Amino acid sequence: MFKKILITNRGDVALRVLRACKELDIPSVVVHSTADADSMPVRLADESVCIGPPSSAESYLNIPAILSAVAITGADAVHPGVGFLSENADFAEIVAAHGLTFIGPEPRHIRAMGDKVEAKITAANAGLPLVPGSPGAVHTLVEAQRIGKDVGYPLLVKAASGGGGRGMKVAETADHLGEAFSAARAEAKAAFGDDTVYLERYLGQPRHIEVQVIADSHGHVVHLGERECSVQRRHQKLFEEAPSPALSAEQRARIGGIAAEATRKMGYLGVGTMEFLYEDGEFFFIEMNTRLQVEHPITEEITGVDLVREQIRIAAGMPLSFTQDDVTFIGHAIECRINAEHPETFMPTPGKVTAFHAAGGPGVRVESCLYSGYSVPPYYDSLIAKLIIHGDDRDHCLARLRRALQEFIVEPIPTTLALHKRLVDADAIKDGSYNIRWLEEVFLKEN
Ligand code: MV4
Repeated sequence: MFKKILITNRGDVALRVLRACKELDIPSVVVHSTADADSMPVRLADESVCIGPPSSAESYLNIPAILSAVAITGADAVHPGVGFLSENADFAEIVAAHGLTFIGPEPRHIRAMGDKVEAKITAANAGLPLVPGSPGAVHTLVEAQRIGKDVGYPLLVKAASGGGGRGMKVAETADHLGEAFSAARAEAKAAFGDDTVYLERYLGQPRHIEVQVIADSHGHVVHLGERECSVQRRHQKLFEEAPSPALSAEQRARIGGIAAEATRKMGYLGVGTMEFLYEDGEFFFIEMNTRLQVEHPITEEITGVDLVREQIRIAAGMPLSFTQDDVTFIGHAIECRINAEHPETFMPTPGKVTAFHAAGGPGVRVESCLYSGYSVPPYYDSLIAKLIIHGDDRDHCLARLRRALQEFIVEPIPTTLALHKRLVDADAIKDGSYNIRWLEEVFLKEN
C-alpha cells in the first residue's frame, strides 16, 4: 500500500478522498491555493502545502508546483479527485514518469476518451451501442451531406474535443446542414482550438443514464448499476438518482453487463462511467468519463461499495474486494447539489456563511467542506454541499429528502437549496417521468 497520498483537489472532493485515506490508514497531503488556507481539508489532512495563488491555473492546475509538493512531502501516489487534473492524460503520464502512482486509469484510456471521436470508435470496438452517425470525424460539407442522407434528420453536429455542450449544433433538415456544420466548427475552434466535428442522429427527448464500472489489475470487472442524471441546467447536473426510475431490473442487468464487458475489452483500469442517452427503450453510448464523478455517492449508497477506497486499492495493485455476484442494489438514493448560486438566476453567490447546519438522521449523508464562519471563495466551482439521501424505495427516499431539505441551513448566502425544495414537489420528479429537457423547458419556465 502507499506510504503517503497527495490530494490535488479542494473542497468536499478533497475531504472525500482524505476520509478514504484515513480509513485505509494512509497518511495524506492536501495541496491548496492561498484562498483555501482556512479550509476543512487543510485542517484535517496530515500535511498541507500551499502551491499558489487563488487562480486554478496557478494552483490546482499548476503541475510543477504540485510535483514540488510531492517532492517536499515524500508522497508516492497522487489522487486527482474530480475535475481539475483528473482527466489530464499528460499529468497522469508525468506523475508516472516521476516514479509515482496516479490514482486513476492509464493515460492511454484518459486520452482516448478525451477525444469524443476516438471514444466512439473505441466504444464501438468494445461492443457498446452508438447513436447512428458518422463512423469518425467529418471533414467536409459534402461528406456531411452524404452521411445525412443515410442517417436522416434531425442531425447533430458535435465537436470532437467537445464538452459541456459547446460546439454542438442541430440541423433540422438537409437545408440547414451547411449552417450547422460551419457554426459547430467555428464554435469548436474558438472553444477548444480544434474544429474537428462528427455527426449523430439528434435524439429529441432522451434521458441521460450513466453506468458505473470498476476494474482491477487482476482482470476483474464489475458494474455497479446506473445513475439517472437527466435533471440538468446548461449541462450542470443538479439532482441525480440511482437506480433510474426508467429502467427495469432486466434492463439494468443488460446494460450493466454490456458496459462491464466493454470495460474488459478495453483493458480499462480503475473506476469509470459510461454515459448513455436512453430513448424509447434503447441505449446509445455518447461518452466515457475516466474519473470518479461528483454523483458517485448515490452508487455507494445503493451498493455499499466505497468507490474511493476501491480506487486507491486498485492503484496499489490489490484486487477488487467484491465480485459482480456480491453486488446487490438496496433501496434508492438521490443526490442534490447545493451550489452557492442564486436559486432563480443561478448567479454565483460567494461570501461568508455565518450559519451552517447540515441535515442528519437516518439515510442522510452530507459531503461538504462548509462550517459556520467559512467564506465561499469566488474563484472555483460553486458546489458547496452534496446532500445524499438513501431510502428503502423511491417514495421513501423522496420523503426523507423533503424533510432533510427543511433541516438544512446555509445562511445568509442564497443557494440552490431553495430550488431543491420546490423540485421535490414537482410532478415529474414524483413520478420520475422527466428527461434532459424537462428542468429548463418545463420546470424553470413554470416556476
Ligand atoms: C446528444 C443529444 C441529443 N442527441 N446527442 C450534451 C452534452 C454532451 N455531453 C452530449 N449532449 C447531448 N448529446 C444526440 N445524438 C443531447 C445532448 C444534450 C444533453 C445530454 C445529456 C444531458 C443533458 C443534455 C442537455 C442538452 C443536450
